Amino acid sequence: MSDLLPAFDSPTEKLALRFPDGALTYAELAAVASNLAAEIAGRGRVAVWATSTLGAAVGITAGLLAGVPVVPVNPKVGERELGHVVADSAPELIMVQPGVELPAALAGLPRVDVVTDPAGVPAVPLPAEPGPEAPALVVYTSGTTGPPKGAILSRGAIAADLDGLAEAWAWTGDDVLTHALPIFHVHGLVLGTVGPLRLGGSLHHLGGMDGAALAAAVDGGATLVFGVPTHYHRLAADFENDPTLGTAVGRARLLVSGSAALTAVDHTRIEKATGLAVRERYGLTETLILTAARADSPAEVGTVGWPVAGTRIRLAPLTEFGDTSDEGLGAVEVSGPTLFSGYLNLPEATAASQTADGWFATGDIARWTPSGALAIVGRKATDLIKSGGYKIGAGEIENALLEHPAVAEAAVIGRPDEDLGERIVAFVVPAGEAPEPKVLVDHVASLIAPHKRPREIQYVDSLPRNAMGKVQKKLLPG
Ligand code: MLC
Ligand code: AMP
Repeated sequence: MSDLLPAFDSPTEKLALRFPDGALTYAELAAVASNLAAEIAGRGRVAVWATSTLGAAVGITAGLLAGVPVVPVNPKVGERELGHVVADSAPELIMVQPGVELPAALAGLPRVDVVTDPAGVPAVPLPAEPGPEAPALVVYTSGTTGPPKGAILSRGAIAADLDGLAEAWAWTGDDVLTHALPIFHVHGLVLGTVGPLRLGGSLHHLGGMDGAALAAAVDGGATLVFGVPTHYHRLAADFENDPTLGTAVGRARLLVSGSAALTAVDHTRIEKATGLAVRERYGLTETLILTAARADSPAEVGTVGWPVAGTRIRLAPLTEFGDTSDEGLGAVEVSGPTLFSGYLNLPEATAASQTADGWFATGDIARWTPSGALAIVGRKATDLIKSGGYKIGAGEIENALLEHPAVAEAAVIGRPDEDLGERIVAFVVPAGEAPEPKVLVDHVASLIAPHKRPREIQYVDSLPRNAMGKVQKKLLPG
């Protein structure tokens, strides 16, 4: 029996995956993915061009069934970041939807076109499954400085995390999960794609999120909804414009939010429109999901729930912020079976992410509530921005801006934003005449990724610096 994907041992006619471009039952998915698995078995690592399509999900499934680590590639990533991901992860091939033209950085890789039509394709035996310590995925995530790091996620960590969440949410093979998350990050990939496949349930990927599409999915049988707070913020507006949509979505069993903090205002708006209290859960790419509000307990607004089974969480003193112990605040440190195996090619960064006794330091600041739930109150690093649920390092954007000839100096911060949680604001000292802001925005979008583009460029004569010459971001104008 497969340890990671037991539903593929004797696949049924039940729906496994539905994307805007097509759908497959377990039996059909087993057929197309097992053939692909046989083709890629034994490789070191393989990339998947991770569009929100059936083909990408089949490629990921094939990698997992083959026991070959998969590197999901954000299809909108810019040339600089793509070059880094390819050089760092050194995939032996890329799985891609037929007909897709790949950017130059991927053109040199052997290309495997993913067949999603199961007609006449018989399932073939699966390669032997590696142990739980074997890497399943390499997911790129931003730090405060430097290019994104590849977090190695083992098969066992993924299985442990999904089982913990299944218990917290009474999530079973009877659930139909729906969402519109990108499948190149942990939220849409591990929870949103591998989750239903591990449980033998169904995924209905919407492609894009809006109230009407979500209401139609729930009408069509979806029971469970995943989203980032930006999705819920936009859904709240859709439901207020057309209350029948909120009523329809209220027929779902559970709404779950994560990747960033859901505001109390949006929580209330969604509950008013749907009758459902959104459950929050909290985690990181490196740790997978650590805490979750439970389906069988009332939602405690402003908290991210209780540690999932097997996870240990402690709050360490925040010495660098003065004595905060009387407020109960501490730095979140974790250990348990869901932690990553390290950053690819970066032993020093891996070591630096841990405490002396081997716990992972998340960089988040939190307190416990009387019920034992965790409330996230902030982050230690001002140079990490969460925008739309994406983690973005200020340094990546500053470096990209500095590559433009019209930029002499740059400092990037996140400002509070109702829709995105935080929006990226860039303060730029121009070298000569300042270009139209859009020129710099497009420059960043094409070099690294569109979601990393500044939403606002502010030109300044100089940046506030301390005696050491370090930019004082706290002094930047609001
Ligand atoms: C805009 N676009 C541009 C552009 N400006 N493209 C090129 N150049 C420019 N200058 C395009 C984009 O490519 C995109 O295309 C569209 O415009 C809108 O892009 P956007 O600005 O990113 O969309 P936005 O509306 O801001 O996005 C909101 C969002 C998105 C919620 C849909 O932020 C999102 O998907 N967030 C999910 C992030 C996530 O999964 N995080 C999980 C990390 S794991 P197109 O074609 O798309 O329309 C983690 C652990 C955990 O955190 O706990 O889960
Ligand atoms: P990432 O590196 O993209 O996986 O982002 C992980 C970070 O997202 C965490 O360190 C938190 O800062 C943030 N995060 C995830 N879920 C939540 C949540 N429910 N509430 C607040 N912050 C969250």
